[in-house]
Amino acid sequence: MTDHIIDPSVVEAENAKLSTDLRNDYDSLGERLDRRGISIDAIKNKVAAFNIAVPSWGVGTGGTRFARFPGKGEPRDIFDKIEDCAVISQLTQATNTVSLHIPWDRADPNRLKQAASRFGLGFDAINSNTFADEKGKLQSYKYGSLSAADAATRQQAIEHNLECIDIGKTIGSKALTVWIGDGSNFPGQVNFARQFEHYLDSMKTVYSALPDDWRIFTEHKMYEPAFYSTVVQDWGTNYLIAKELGDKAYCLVDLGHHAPNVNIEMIVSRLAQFGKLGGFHFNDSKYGDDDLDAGSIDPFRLFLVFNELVDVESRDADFRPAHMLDQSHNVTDPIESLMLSASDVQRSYAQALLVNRNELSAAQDANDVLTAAQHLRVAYRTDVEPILAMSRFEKGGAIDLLATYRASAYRAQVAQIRPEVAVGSSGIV
Ligand code: AOS
Ligand code: ZN
Ligand code: ZN
Ligand code: ZN
Repeated sequence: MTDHIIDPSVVEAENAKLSTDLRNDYDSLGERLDRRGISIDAIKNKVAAFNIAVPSWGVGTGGTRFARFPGKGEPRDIFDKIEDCAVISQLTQATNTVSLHIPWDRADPNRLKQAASRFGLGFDAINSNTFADEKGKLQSYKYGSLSAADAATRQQAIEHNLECIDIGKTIGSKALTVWIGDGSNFPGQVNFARQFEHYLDSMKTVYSALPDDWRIFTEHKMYEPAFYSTVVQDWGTNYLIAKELGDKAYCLVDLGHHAPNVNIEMIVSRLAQFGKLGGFHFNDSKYGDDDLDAGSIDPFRLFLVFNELVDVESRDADFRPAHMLDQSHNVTDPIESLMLSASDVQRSYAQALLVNRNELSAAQDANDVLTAAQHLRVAYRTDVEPILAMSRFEKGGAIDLLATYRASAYRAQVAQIRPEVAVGSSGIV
């Protein structure tokens, strides 16, 4: 039996207000899709099977390097975070896994497992952290971690990743995600080749400790916290890493980690074509690594990424990239943001499923440029909300995510038992 945090009667009462309209909207969209030769139920079933992991750090209020404004009822520890993730999962029915970050979420792995399974949750990739120092550790990562010039520092970073694998084994993760902040701030500060060599050597040791059924994901990022050069700064470097390490190594694409205007969907295609696309950190951005809500700034780009993914999926049934949100919520209730983001990721997937791939191919081969472009635009302009809502409704989730969450008064309830975090305190996650 799965425990529900939100009283199911609240969900039912909210859904009851909307279910007749939803049925009508779904049937009417079904008719229109039918004319395009698309079965709405087939799309809905794919959407229903789609899962996206929630990052444990996403349910806390984020911050900037200037300040953090804590919200009410913020999670005190990983067990509170798991409860917040359970709310997101219950209402969206699309996020049944949580991605942990060590050391932030360090706790007895068996207790973690129990806490999650109570709500029907599992664990996605486990994330190591060698971009911040941990109390009690001898070496500092100020000048780098896995790529540091100092051998003892590299060793400590390797051991941290090995510990993450061990924790992950107990809680049922099947992947390790490694993102490092290593780089340099001044020309001449480091020797690029030697630094990358160190990184690769360290990663080879971590890779050799991976269980057979695990994957390792490396995440590239152009800049920040290093501002002159970054060790894993672009998808080409990331591809080299995955190639050097071996078959269990894949590249992770975080949508915010590219130069402005970079064609991310083409990077997705390249990595997939050569079997090295591991998964995503979804978010949105206007300028850099903004970590804004997925689909909130450029939903067309998100759609184009999914257009590539569905293209691969249509040729390779075993294609299973890991989907995760990686966002920072500074001005919203993180639960609300994460629910809407999960739904926006699903929306892009549903829209991409509407593209008639055979006709698109034919138009491409005939150099019929506008017909090809129209195939994408028609799919993107289709309002698939009734498909998403019906999928949630049938699985016991909420037709209207925000209204149901607000009707539950969850935030006010937890605010009574979770003490307010002092203003100005750090704890940026
Ligand atoms: C950092 O910019 C990356 O996006 C990482 O995924 C990082 O581990 C995550 O944002 C948690 O801080
Ligand atoms: Zn300034
Ligand atoms: Zn990320
Ligand atoms: Zn990032």
